[in-house]
Amino acid sequence: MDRILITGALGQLGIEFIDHFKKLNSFVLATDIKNPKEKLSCEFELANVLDKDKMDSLVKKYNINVIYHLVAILSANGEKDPFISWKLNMNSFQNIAQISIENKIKKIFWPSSIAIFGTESNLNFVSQNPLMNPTTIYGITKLAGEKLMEYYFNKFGLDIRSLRYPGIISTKTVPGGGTTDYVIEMLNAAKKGNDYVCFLSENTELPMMYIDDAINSAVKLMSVSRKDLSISSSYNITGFSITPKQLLNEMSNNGFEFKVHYEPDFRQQIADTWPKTIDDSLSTRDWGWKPKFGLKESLNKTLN
Ligand code: AKB
Repeated sequence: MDRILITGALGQLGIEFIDHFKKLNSFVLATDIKNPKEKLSCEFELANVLDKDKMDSLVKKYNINVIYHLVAILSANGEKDPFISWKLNMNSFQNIAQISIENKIKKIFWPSSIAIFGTESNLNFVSQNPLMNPTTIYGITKLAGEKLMEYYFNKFGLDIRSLRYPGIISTKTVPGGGTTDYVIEMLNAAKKGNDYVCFLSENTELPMMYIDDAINSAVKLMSVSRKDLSISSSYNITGFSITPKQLLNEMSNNGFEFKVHYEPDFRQQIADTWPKTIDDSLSTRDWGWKPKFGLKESLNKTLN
């Protein structure tokens, strides 16, 4: 029986993982550095993942055997202070890895990102293992994490599983400081009947994924036998690719009348170093990945 710890549980992914596991009646301990605004459907402890002793004591107290480690400073926010971003993203990773080895945790899920790629990665269609020269501190920490997960698997047999998430579309939480956040911001503006100022140019193409696909893919990856995984690093994964202009067109088709102005800022430079489309065929081959949601289906779920 899985007893799951989620770090960063009040973020975009965490809240949805809690709902998912609740439906399965799994035991979940959610942790975050702030208290939830509303009561959660699982256990909650206020804890900073940088506090290794506290996290270790929680793992022992609740007999945790699976960890979803979701804490991270995202790409755009990360650029405000690269030193803090490195410290949070990497020290939290190291703490969870060490605690997991010491407490014989069965499996860990840790999200990587399309931010690990760079302009030399053939951005038109990025394969599983191209040249990777990330341009953001966030991307650098994700790539370092990927190297560590391979290393810890080879050295200690530590079973960390990971997906290189594209932008994730969901509206339960406020955007978390990423470069793909424009989608959520545009959806929220349209719902309120507001115009929107987009921080990316209208033809910037990026890969995206609806939240249900993001959650179900992680759960599927965590459920398969380790011997079916041909890599011990993170898997490419994608739903569909869109530009702000295509998103606006599709929203207009759905009856939303609002204006979008384009004022690209520093996030444009980040987006220009990220994939337009992704080759996720290794995920399909190794563990049966298949997205359920395209742009239309994602908007149907989000706007209605
Ligand atoms: C971001 O934009 O920083 C994230 C990501 C793609 O990892 N959504």
